Amino acid sequence: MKHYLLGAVAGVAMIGAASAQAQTNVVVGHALSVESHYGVGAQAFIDTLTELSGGAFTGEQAPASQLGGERDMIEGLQIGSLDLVITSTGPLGNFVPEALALDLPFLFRDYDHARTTLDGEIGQELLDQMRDADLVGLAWTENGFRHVTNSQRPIRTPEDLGGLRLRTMENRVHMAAFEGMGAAPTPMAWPEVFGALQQGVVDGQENPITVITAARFWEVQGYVTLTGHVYSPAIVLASPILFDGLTEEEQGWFLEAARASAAATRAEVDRLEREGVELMRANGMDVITEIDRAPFQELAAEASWSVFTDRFGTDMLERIAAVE
Ligand code: EAX
Repeated sequence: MKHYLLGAVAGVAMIGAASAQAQTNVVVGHALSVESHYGVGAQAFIDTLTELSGGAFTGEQAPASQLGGERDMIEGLQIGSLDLVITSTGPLGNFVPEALALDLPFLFRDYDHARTTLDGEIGQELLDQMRDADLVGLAWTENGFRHVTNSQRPIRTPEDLGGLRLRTMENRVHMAAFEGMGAAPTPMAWPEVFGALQQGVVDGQENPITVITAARFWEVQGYVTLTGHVYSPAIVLASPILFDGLTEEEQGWFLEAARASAAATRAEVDRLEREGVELMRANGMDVITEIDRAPFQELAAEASWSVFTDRFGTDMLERIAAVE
């Protein structure tokens, strides 16, 4: 009897140990707060993955650039020191040059055009290309249409941008676009931006309403103009070291969780597009909503589209323009 009981107890302990061993915790890194549109997306990823896997996978967020700037985090994925990252495409073009197409000013007509393109064959082609840079593109998610904020003056025409020291992402297309519009672009990693604005190292920056509100930029910026000059995608990336160690079924869970993450983030972007202007005004920002975008578009596109077309031609851009 005694041996039987001992055997049974050992068996239960082994099952317990086995299921405990089977549980894998993954970390999702991103640049913003857990309350931001990225944080909402990261939590949706974690909750969906945990549910689909029956608890075999759990997850936690590493928000607010705890794991470094977006370029650092992408490099962490490549060497396997990070599991998953939600990042804007800002630095991504340095790893997958063809992704620079998505950062071209005034390329996308509106959110529907951008989302339909990225959820279609063009988006999948670009996700597949992440492999060339030792990255796994799980899904396109979203940052939002970018607008200009600054501490100096209202911006109504490109001339108002003249000489403004404007922080841009580490992105050659954005730098060329703002140079073409007459500003003085300064590329800078996201974790340095708030301090640089506070100390007056730069006068302004450009980001979607989602980021302007998440970062509480009204504390250091008095003016915002809804230029909508660039649609800023974001992307859910996994390390190939993590992803290639999964079974096919597990990989399916990660892909479905990434799609759920994108849906949650886009819903949060839509909410902030509706409520964000009021929130910025309530916090003292002078928000200019109506401008003639044509002059901005002409100067920005003229100065920056060649950064992409000189290398890749216009085929993909024509395909994107044709997406209904
Ligand atoms: O991804 O660097 C930026 O301006 C990005 O929009 C921000 O990190 C959110």
